[in-house]
Amino acid sequence: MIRHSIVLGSVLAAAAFCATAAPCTAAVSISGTVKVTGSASAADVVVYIQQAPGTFTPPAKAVEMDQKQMQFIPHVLPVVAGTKVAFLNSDPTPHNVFSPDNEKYNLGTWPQGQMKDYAFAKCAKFPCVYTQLCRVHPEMEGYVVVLQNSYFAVTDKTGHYQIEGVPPGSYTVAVWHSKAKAQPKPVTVDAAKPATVDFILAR
Ligand SMILES: [Cu+2]
Repeated sequence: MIRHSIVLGSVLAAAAFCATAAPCTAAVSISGTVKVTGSASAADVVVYIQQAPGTFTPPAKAVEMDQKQMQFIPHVLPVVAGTKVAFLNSDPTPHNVFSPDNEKYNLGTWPQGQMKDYAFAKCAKFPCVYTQLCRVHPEMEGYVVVLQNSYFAVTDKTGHYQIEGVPPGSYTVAVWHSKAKAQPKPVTVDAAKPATVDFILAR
């Protein structure tokens, strides 16, 4: 009887592993279109699954946020907790990297061609939004959005997004935008059947 439950336990563990590990053949996409009321652009909206079961490993390589032509590129960068972001300076002028949010950081100021890493590993309640600023150029602004899991996407100019590789299950899909909001929406993802979730954000 004891031996039987150990075997059953390992079968359940294998099933749980398949549900959270990629690639899993049953995984499908969640996609849709986002509109931002009163805004010409529907770009830079983060669409993400609020909470997914399992643990998520950050990418082995740092994800880049560049400072180019006096802008943070990408303007909005969603990352899974623990991700290292490499802040690069591609401009001929020195740029600074600091954030007044959450645990706060100031990585200093450095010239063209150099970069510094910061690991976003201190988020206590997701999402953790870090406004990314430069003390040298007050007009520069970007955002790093730290999330619990890897199922996220950013909208393009037309407001389209696509989250890849989502295992079947029931989730809540949420959106983040620097100036507009919308309520999260429930979605059930069935194996081999892509899901669609649209949002309209208001200021
Ligand atoms: Cu700057």
